[in-house]
Amino acid sequence: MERTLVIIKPDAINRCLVGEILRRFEKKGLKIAAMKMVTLQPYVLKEHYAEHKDKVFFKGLINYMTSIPSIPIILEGKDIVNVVRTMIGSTQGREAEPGTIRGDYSVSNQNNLVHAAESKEKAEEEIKRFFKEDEIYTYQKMNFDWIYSKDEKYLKK
Ligand code: FUP
Repeated sequence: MERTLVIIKPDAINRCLVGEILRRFEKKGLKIAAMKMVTLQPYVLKEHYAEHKDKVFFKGLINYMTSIPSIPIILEGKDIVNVVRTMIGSTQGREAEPGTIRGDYSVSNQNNLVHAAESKEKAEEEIKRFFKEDEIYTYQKMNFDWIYSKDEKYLKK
């Protein structure tokens, strides 16, 4: 199964939206393979957000992301990178579609509650950045038998 990296960000923790965000992922049928609470280190975030290093918001972004703990998560499922990106909505809270996490709960360009990897390659890179191998769990999720059809379960894509 494909994997993706999600981070429930500091604003979501402070706004008591952790349960709501996890509820959406669980109810959709996604599998949690890893999850932990951690205050992210500036050097890790500078690497994670390297593409934005020259932007005016970079310093504020690092300060916000290191202010209190975050919850990095690994989710598994078919085509999961796309599924989760659709569920979180576009970057800017004020423009994100209603029905998405950001669209329903954020009105900010920075405090947008949740991060999700944007491609399969980035997801694998980010999983290595935020998790050690022994923090990732392999187990059988019983309701996968009902969440996916038999054909889907055994086909690669
Ligand atoms: P996304 O992949 O949707 O998280 O969006 P980006 O990689 O474009 O942006 C990463 C983070 O930069 C956002 F989650 C929040 C922050 N950001 C700002 O703080 N201000 C902006 O104007 C745009 C992004």
